[in-house]
Amino acid sequence: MMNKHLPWILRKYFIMGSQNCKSDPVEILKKAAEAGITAFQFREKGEGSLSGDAKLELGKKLRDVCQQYKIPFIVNDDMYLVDQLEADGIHIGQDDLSAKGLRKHFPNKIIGLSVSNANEVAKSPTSLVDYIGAGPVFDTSTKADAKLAVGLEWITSLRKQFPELPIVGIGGITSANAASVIEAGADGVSVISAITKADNIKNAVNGL
Ligand code: 3NM
Repeated sequence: MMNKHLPWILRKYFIMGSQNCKSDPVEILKKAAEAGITAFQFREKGEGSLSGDAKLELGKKLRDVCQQYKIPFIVNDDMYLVDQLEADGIHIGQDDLSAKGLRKHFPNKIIGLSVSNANEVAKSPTSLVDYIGAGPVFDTSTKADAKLAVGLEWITSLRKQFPELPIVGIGGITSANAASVIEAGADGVSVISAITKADNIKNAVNGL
């Protein structure tokens, strides 16, 4: 799959669910959109997250913000929600849905896949996905079951291995280290807490 806009779409990729937010997620997304994020992933997952109708309702509101700002809206690991919300894409982890089945079901949607080490890359259907999320690049406390930090060198080696595949770094990325991730070879950075925990969302997004 090739989407010529993807490297740009991944540049400032904000990920969030209500469990990451101390105030209204819709207002946080609006501020981030206003400040210039280039994509959004609805990741309602882990301790304190919503499910069922509450998840769907929040997803609708967040999708509407993305439509208003013309930002791609991607759903984490939930095919039902992708259909319900007419999302632009889906992001999956190693233990989630199979990329083959997903590509069949969503021939024209963006499909992203997380990879955390060379072993996972070797067994991943990289030719079926539109981008890979590589991480955690740095230590993160946002994801309870995050794997070992892979470091910038791994981003560089992935770029060498896949010269054409859009790559986004994830995990512990902030305005203090985002440039190093891009310099290492990533097309973009994905962040949760750098935005959800920022005192000033505009500055946080500008710094990415
Ligand atoms: N996935 P923060 S790390 C959702 O390594 C997620 O695949 C990761 O949060 C992976 O930007 C992570 O606050 C959490 O560090 C990223």
